Amino acid sequence: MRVLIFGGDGYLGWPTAMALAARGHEVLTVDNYLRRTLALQTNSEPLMPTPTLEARAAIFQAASGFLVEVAIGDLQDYGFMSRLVETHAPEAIVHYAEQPSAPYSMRGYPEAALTFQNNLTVTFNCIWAVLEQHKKCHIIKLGTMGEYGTPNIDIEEGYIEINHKGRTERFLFPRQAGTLYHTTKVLDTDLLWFYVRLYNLRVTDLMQGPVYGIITDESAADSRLYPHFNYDDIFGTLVNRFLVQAVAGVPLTVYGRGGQTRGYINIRDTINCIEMAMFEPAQPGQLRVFNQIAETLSVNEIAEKVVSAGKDLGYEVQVRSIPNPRKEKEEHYYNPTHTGLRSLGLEPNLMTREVLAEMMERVAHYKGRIDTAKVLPRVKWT
Ligand code: USQ
Repeated sequence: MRVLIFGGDGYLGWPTAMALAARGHEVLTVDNYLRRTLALQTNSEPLMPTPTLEARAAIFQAASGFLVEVAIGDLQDYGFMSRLVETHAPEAIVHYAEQPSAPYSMRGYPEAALTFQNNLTVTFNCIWAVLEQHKKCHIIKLGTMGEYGTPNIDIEEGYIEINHKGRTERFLFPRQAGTLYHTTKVLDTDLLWFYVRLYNLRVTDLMQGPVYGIITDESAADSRLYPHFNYDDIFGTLVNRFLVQAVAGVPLTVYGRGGQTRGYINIRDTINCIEMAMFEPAQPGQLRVFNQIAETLSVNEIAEKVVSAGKDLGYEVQVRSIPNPRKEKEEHYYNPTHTGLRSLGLEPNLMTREVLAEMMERVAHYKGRIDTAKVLPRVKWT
């Protein structure tokens, strides 16, 4: 299939681009290096050196023969976006092109404004480019489980039927995000839902939980092809951070009581989910929602897993609760439905000791580059 990947330089965008190219798809990736720029500005550089998108595409092509086309530009520029969609005429757009860090969005006005403007404008432009240039194109949008928050009822897969005073209607599941970043994703969903209802667009919204992982099949042999692997408090996500902390001998930073539970997913599964969604597209007029997670775990459970995996490799990993810089429930009910992607064929990779130990071994090669000053939280919600 012909695929456009918006945000092709990111943690998920680059491995997706390689995997889809290696599986025979025609891939054009687009990025404006926003994430790299923000990481530099906030002293949040990734653990492993990451060559530019153009350089990585050249390295990948030389090693594998597969082509990942690259376009550098800002998708907030509608003319640029529209021309890309017109000339490439993609069957699917994978839209990752958002400021992805919750802590960054909570730093202050400039960061909140950038997140708000970038995320909403790119989604809006994507909708209009598809409407005007190629209406049949299937938009696959990365949403987040954080849109739902942590309600005291089961989380359905996108929609809930509500019976009210004897009458019934099906609505998007209620959303109550805990950060500005997650709120932009809620707003994205509403924009998409509006245009789907009005103009019969075909959209899949993937509610993804925090992702972990370093390698995918295409990058295993060459570290220059690894994705951005962050361990700082701003761009690093929980599991990746804990593994680096374990290797560096820093006690694992459990925020508050550690009962915060989320749905986690391995980076390999993210890519498989994207391809499955591509092969079985949403129908015209359908906003299809999948809860893209493999398993639910609390922060404390993950800390225990990292301690065990560390033991296997000879690390004595300590765990320490620190004051929670975020405003979130630390003990709560959490039971999301996630059967949609399994029904399309997903066989999830789980967070086993072996998987964590293998990641830790790769991290250990870069032990000398770990800057422990980046570990403790620098951004507070209040
Ligand atoms: N946490 C700790 N210690 C740490 C870091 C995080 O206890 O050192 C806790 C957080 O307080 C939170 C949980 O771990 O309760 C997950 O935090 P995270 O930083 O891994 O994930 P989050 O900020 O929610 O955002 C990440 C991605 C975002 C994606 C989201 C999925 O950065 O792009 O949308 O995961 S979800 O969380 O399901 O909304």
